[in-house]
Amino acid sequence: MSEADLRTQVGIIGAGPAGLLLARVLQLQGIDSVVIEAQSRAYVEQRVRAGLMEHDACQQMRDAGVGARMDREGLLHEGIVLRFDGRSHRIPLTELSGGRQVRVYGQQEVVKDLIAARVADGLPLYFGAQASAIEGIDGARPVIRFRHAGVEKSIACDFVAGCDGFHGISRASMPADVMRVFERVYPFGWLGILAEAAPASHELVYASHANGFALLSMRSPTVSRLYLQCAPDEDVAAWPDARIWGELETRLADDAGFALTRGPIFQKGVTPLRSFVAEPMRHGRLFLAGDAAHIVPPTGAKGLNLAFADVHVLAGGLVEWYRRGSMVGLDAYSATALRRVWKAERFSWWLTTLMHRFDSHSAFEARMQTAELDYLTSSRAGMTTIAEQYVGLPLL
Ligand code: RFL
Ligand code: PHB
Repeated sequence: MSEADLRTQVGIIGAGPAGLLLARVLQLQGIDSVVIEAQSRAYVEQRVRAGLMEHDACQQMRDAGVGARMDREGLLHEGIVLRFDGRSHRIPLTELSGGRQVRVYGQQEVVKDLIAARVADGLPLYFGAQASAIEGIDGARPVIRFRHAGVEKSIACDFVAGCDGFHGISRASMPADVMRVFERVYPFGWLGILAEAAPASHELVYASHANGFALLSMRSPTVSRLYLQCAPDEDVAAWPDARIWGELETRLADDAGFALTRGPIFQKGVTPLRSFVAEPMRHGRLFLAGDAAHIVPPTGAKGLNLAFADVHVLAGGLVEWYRRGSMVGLDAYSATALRRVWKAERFSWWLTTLMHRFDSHSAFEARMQTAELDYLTSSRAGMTTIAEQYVGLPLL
């Protein structure tokens, strides 16, 4: 073995929420891993993405010993507001889900906490290390090839965890003839902003408006996170700050005189919306987790939470293997994870379809959306079905 060669039990590609949480959970169970990440530490710690953590995802952070800052700084939420036809309807999430709560805590904060713990423990985590190939997944000794600081290196491992997101190499390393892909690309995207402005509502507001969907969220008592439905390839340059605030005010208005708080916008970006699932999530010794295997539109706030749920199942299977030499959990990984994935896909697709404006919709279909929203928000059963999925189905 040359100096460039590493040996570990689980080789983890990608230091997003999935790869970092997996490494941490395995460490606590005495299982070694090496994590490689293509980007720099600063880049992954600053990448603005998801913000809402389900009840059990928060517990996963605590169980991994990295929940203290989340519990201190994360904002606890017990309800959300659905707004349509200019009327606001609160869904009491906690009351309708047997006491479960969600927390607003930025994905980059989750990533920072997990990186800090790994660095503090002196465990291998390479930034600027891009995986180029995964070899031997059909055998017992797979190898990950990567480049770091100008040197070609490799990791020999027992298992490979492909946690490298939608554009990574792991999914592409599965044989094409064993994989089936399911996809829906929506005819719109979200324009998201971060602003130095106190959130105008204590709870998240999901608004359906004739001009399109809008969402009010937040990151802290002084920072608002707001989204507008837009074209999938919308040019951010066409959206000066005044236009964004004007459109948000129009779409978020209600009959109780809702007033948006404005402030300096310090981040703007467009995300196209997509539903995507690759089946199976495992081939031989390669296991996919998180966005590497599936994408949801952000309406249901499920992306990060689903990545965490995959890790729960995968870590359980790996622990069973290293403790008892049993492959039962690992053999069931794909089927077990996919049961939850499909339910989260369905919820995200459904909420997206219910709340957004579709140019292809007839006047009839637009009335159907309003009637469904009216039913859901006036029926305890309707509100309960939203609440139990929004706070997150229990982990398997
Ligand atoms: P990530 O976070 O994409 O992490 C994958 C990591 O793998 C690295 N990587 C490689 N490393 C080494 N070698 C290679 N060859 C590599 N190829 C890639 C990448 O640099 C990256 O660091 O996946 P993970 O861990 O599965 O986590 C999933 C979540 O990040 C994702 O589901 C959510 O952020 C989705 N998402 C949102 N979800 C929400 O619930 N609410 C949101 O508001 C929300 N906004 C978003 C989002 C996803 C976005 N993406 C993917 C473009 C906004 C954006 C812009
Ligand atoms: C966010 O705060 O970024 C956020 C919250 C809820 C969503 C999507 C995004 O459904």
